[in-house]
Amino acid sequence: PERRKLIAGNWKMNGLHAAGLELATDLSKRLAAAGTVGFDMLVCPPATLIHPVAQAVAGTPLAVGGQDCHVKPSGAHTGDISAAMLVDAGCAFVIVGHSERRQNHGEDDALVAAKAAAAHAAGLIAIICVGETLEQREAGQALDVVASQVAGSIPSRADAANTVIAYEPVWAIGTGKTATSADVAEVHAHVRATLAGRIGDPDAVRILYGGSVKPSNAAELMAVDHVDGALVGGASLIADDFWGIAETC
Ligand code: G2H
Repeated sequence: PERRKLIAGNWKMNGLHAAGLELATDLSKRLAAAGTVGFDMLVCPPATLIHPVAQAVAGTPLAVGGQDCHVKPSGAHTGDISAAMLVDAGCAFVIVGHSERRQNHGEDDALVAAKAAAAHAAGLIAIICVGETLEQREAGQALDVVASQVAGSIPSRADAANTVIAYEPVWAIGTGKTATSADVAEVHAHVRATLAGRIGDPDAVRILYGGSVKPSNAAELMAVDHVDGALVGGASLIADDFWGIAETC
């Protein structure tokens, strides 16, 4: 099936009001000016900017997402944000299981699956992140680790309409190191095979690559089989760079 590319910006803990609004508005204007494009575009600002950004780009094709959500719809969970709150603030997507959450907040596959289920229940599309560490890659375990994360992090009732997978090798995140096209091709094909029987319409699920994607390497990465877009961190904070990545699609 035709899988429309998704170019997603993960702003992480970056962006104050003025700069975040300027960036999002700039992207939405470029989208409007470009007319028909071959990709969907998403920005995931920090929580404090979700609502103002969503209001600024409302009515344009630029989608807005959260970077994480809690498994519960509400309650005594200081500092957390629920999927329903993200929807209320203007989100259509949420990233779950980013390696920075897995590493810095002890999130495991079961919790990631529960977060994705909460996202689905609220009507959000969950971008479920997976990826091996350098140690695991060097031990020859990359494919097994990624397959096991995919299997463990997909909730029941997931399908191609409500779920996106993002493969982000941990050693390539924010390090300037990018996986080779051959590495990416091998892992993405393995993720696709792992989806069979675990998700509705597995061939239609979009699998993004993430990890130091920039305009200079995007064309090569986006041309790899089963690479259906990018999850971009650092380069998504610069409008020219993020747009340059999207233009390779
Ligand atoms: C990987 C990616 C975005 P960066 O974390 O999620 O970040 O492009 O900065 O490596």
